[in-house]
Amino acid sequence: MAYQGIIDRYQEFLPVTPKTPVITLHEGQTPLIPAKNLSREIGGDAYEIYLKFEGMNPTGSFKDRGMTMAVSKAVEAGAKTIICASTGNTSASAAAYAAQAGIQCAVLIPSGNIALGKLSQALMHGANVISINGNFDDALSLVKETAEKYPITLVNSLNPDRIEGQKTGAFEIVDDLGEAPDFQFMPVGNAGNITAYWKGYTEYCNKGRCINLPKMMGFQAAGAAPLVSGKPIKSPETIATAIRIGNPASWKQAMAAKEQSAGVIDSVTDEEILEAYKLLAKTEGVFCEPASAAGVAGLIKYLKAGKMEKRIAKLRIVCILTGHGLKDPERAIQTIHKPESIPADMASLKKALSL
Ligand code: AN7
Repeated sequence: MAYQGIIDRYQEFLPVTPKTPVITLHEGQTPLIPAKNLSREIGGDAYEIYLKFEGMNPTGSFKDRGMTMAVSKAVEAGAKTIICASTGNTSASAAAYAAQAGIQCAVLIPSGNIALGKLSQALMHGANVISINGNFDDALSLVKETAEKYPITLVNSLNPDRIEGQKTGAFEIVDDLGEAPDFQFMPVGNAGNITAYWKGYTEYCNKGRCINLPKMMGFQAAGAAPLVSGKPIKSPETIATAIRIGNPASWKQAMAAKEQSAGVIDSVTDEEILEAYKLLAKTEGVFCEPASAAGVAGLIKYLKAGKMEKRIAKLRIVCILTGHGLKDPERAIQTIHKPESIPADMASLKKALSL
């Protein structure tokens, strides 16, 4: 049988029964790419570095793993409408899976602060897109209240089914490497994904599929780093709009993952994020969105500071690249300068090619 998505592949680890209607776009099974060029570039030769490219999911982000579960369970429970707040990727994914399920979807997004690709996805999939004059945290409290008062299912990562689906990212990494990595670097926004990965690794180890547990290394953008400062941030700011979040819903779970794994939750500046974003694209041919590069920016920062332990056998590092670069082409063009047009003749072309 051809690949059928994460619920089919990992059903024994997920809260599904043979009666659960599986709403899938065949998400998951994303590539784990060895990053030799990047490694050389950032002084990481003492390690084996891999990129888990979650941008290769059907809607271009890791949210699809959680959404196939959340929407399948919502449909099983008879839901006719789902709702979410989003910095963009959750809304794109919710809208797509709702379309596949034939149910309604409403999404609340912070006005002016979501990448165009994500907005176009939510609109094309027929969601009721509501842009609010507020940030993600304002949108999240509104949708929470709505889901409490009306028969509408919340599909943000407060919904435990989202976490269940997203933990399959950890399963795939263990299945590909034959063991869990020594470190996992990743971006942290609302903190659902770090919660999900940690749950995935611990459950897989408990079931005998791995022995090692990775150190969870989560990175927030410096202007939106409540988990680092220890208090919610009223007006978070970062160019990485996907993680422009001031009061993460899975705060406690993220800190628990950090503590239990002897990992860290730290921050990286927008400059460091953009540097990693460009380096990934240029050295590896892997185009992720800016927020996705926060984990790699963290790795570069820790290598530079000499904070990474070394062993004789190479330690293994996996960086989760959460979303695709094509989500936000405007940012890419702003980061690198746009090419000037030349006359359409051979002489001009020879000059442009330095021939
Ligand atoms: C590319 O879409 O919160 O720490 O509303 O889009 O699990 O929140 C997106 C988050 C990282 C952070 N990378 O993950 C949303 C939303 C990308 C993201 C994160 C997001 P969490």
